[in-house]
Amino acid sequence: MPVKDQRAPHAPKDRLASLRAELERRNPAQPEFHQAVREVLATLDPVFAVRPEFAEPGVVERLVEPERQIIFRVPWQDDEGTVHVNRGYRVEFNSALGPYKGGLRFHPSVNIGVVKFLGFEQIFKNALTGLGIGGGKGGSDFDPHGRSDAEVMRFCQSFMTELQRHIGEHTDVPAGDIGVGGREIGYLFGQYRRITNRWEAGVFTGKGRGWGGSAIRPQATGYGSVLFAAEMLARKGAALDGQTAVVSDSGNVAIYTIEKLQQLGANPITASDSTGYVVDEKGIDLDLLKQVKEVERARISEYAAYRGSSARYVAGGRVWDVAADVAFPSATQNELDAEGALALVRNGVKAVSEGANMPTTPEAVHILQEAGVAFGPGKAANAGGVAVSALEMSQNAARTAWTAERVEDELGAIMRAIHDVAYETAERYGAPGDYVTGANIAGFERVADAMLAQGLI
Ligand code: NDP
Ligand code: 2IT
Repeated sequence: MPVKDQRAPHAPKDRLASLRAELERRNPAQPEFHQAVREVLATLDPVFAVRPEFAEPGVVERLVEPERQIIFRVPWQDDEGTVHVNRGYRVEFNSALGPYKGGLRFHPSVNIGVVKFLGFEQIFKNALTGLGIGGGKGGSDFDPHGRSDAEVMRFCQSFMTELQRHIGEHTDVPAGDIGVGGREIGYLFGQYRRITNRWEAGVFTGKGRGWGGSAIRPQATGYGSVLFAAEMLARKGAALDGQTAVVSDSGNVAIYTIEKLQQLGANPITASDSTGYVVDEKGIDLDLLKQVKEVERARISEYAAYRGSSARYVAGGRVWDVAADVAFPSATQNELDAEGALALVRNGVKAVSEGANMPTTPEAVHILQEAGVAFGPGKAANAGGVAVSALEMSQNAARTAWTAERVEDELGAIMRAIHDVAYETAERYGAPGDYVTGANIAGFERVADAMLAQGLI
């Protein structure tokens, strides 16, 4: 949407509706990006009423347009010598608050619209941490499933051969996301170091503990999502101790969600992957889950095969049908739909905390909120991962390494602060208990303030 006439602002509501239509016209076939923008814009009216300068043409228009979008070819050879060509992406969305910061996703579903939705969410999430990081995201449609370590290494080296010219500790700092964990970050960082001839620890987060990584970074997203749920429950006079939990997925976020739930006395009874889920009446055996998913990189059905009679594998099913007090969608976008939300409500769920990015459809969010369920949106509830990434950058800049206790204390304080600012902002703007509105407005205010102060760039 070219910003045409700066002198004739219409009423913000009409203008936002036409801005949205224009955005969808100019960014066709990007439904996830449209959804993420729609969801934020739908909550901003109260702040426009109080801060009319934010509603002036040019603020939201700039916020929804990435500062830079990079798309590149990634050629690589498999173990048989066959050549494959994937597509790589980095969307540098907004740097008003700090260097672009956000993960890389390797999954066949990755396209420019998915990367833009993730980058857009990241702007607000990172603002909520209060830690001076801008928003960005990247990835590739490469599918690591079934690939050997050598193939993954060759892919990562080819990907970084191009990406290295765009990133830097003061410019753009990637990390992991779906399909990108410790193994991939090692290969990516190694290639960056080789090409640039720089030991620039702060260019990547999620590194190994022995070479610049922060304690607790692998745990941080899952731990943070549980801490956010605990804060929401505390406002309702409840606690996690003794509660039954459903967790979707069995990746990085899900595993450490389960670990923190168990530490706090809750009983997580499910885990899943894209093929189905397991329900374990005795509670998930975390060591077994880590062995199956992290060591063997096997399917979740293997968990039930090893575990014996307490666990049942349901092919193709979804965890939302399992009765529980609290729920943690931790896989991917739009995994929790209206049907799932209705099932959760029927079973009396009290809180839902989004470990994944945008896992709950707009209809499902509405159903949960109408039913009085405490709903923690991803840009607040899963911010623990990027927050500890920012702490990793601080440690790298100071050439030091903090203890796990110190990082975990900081993570706890940050999650409490994010909860409180979302809660209090929602109250201040007339939407008590609505963490979606609270998180969107609180994040928006910080970014928009910085953008206005820095002029028309
Ligand atoms: P992992 O790669 O560790 O795990 C990904 C899991 O998600 C796998 O079990 C995979 O199942 C499943 N999955 C991926 N894509 C799909 C899909 N399209 N449909 C169904 N299942 C899918 O990823 P993470 O745990 O890191 O990420 C999980 C979520 O958390 C994502 O939404 C991510 O954006 C978000 N997140 C991650 C952070 C982090 O620090 N890692 C921080 C904040 C949010 P399968 O193997 O069967 O494909
Ligand atoms: O979605 C996310 O916040 C992440 N994948 C983590 C980003 C980061 O830079 O640690």
